[in-house]
Amino acid sequence: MQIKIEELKKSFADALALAGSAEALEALRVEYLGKKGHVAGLMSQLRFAEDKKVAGQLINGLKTYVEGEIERAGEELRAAAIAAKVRSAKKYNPTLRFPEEHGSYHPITLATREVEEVFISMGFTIENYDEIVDDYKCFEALNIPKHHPARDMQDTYYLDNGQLLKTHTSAAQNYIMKKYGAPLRAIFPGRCFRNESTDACHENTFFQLEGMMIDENISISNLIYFMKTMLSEVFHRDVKVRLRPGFFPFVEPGFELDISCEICGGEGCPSCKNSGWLELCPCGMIHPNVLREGGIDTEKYSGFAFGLGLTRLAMMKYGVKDIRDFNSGNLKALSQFESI
Ligand code: FA5
Repeated sequence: MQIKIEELKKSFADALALAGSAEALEALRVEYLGKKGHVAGLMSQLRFAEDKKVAGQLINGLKTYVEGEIERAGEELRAAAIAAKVRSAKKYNPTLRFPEEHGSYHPITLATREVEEVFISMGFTIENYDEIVDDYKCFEALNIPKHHPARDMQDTYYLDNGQLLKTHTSAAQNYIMKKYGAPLRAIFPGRCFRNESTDACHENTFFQLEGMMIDENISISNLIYFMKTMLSEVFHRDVKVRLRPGFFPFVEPGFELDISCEICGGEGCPSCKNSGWLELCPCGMIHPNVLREGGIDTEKYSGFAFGLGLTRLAMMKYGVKDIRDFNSGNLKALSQFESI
C-alpha cells in the first residue's frame, strides 16, 4: 500500500506541475479526491479493521497532501493572474512629462490675461457679462435712444424675442453701475458681434475689454494716465499712439485712441487699411445721462470709460496681419502661442 501511495503522490506532483489553469486543477482534484478518484479507490480496497487503521492513515495522508497542494497551486494561479492584470494596466507615473502635442492658449486669452493683470494691480475688479442682451442695456441706457444715428455704426444680430448679440462691452456699464454703485473700478472683457463685412482689421465676432472708473474728482488726466500705463505694460515697449476727438453718445468728451500700425511701422498696409494707424481704444468721460441712468449721483461723482479692442490689440502685440486668423481655427498658426 505504501508503495502504491508513493507512486500516486509522484504522479500527482507531476500532473500538478503541468496544471496551468483552474480547470486543470479541478480535473486533478476530481481524479484524486472525487467519489471515483484514487483516494476513494484505495479506501474501498481496505477490507479488515487492522488494514483500515494503518493503511487508512497513509491514505488520509495522501488525501491531505493532495488537498493542500491543490489549494496552494490555486492560490498561486490567482496571484499570478492579478500580477498579470496589474502589469498590463497603464500606470500613473507622476514623473512622466505630458506628450508634446497638448494645445496652446489662444492669443486672445493671453492678451486678455495681460491686460487683466495690469488693471488688477491698479485696484480694478474683473466682471463678466452676458453676450445676449436687450436693447436697453446695449443702447438706451447708454444715451442712444431708438432711431439715434449712432446705432447705424453698430448693426448686430437680433433674436426673435427682441434681444440681440451685444455690439460692445459698454452694454455692461449700466448693470455694473447698478450692481456696485460709486466709487467703482472695474474692467469687463467680452465677445462682441457686429453685422458688418469683414476685412484684415474687421471681424463680425471679436473681443473688447471695457474699463470704467467712477469716483470723486475723476478727470481726463486720470484717463490718460491709465491708458498710458496699460499700453506700456502690455507691449513692454514704447508704442506710438495718438489721441483725437471721437464721438460716442455715452461719453463727453470722447476720444479715439489709435495705435501706429505695428505690422507696417506706420507706413500703411492692408492691416491698417493703408492709413498707418489702427483704432484701438476709444474712451472718454462718462456722460452724466449714463451715470444717472446707472443710479450714480452726478453731483458727487464723475468717471471715465474705455473700450479696448482686444482682438486688434492681439493683432498688434503678436504681429498678426489679418484679424480673421483668430477665428480661423488654423491650429498650425495658433499653436505658436504659449502652450498649456
Ligand atoms: C465702441 O464699441 C465703444 N463702446 C467704445 C467705448 C467705450 C467708447 C467706452 C467710449 C467709452 P467702437 O465701435 O469704436 O467703440 O469699438 C471699439 C474698438 O473695438 C475699436 O477701436 C476696435 O479696436 C474694436 N472693434 C470695433 N469693431 C470691430 C470689428 N468689427 N472687428 C474688430 N475689432 C473691432
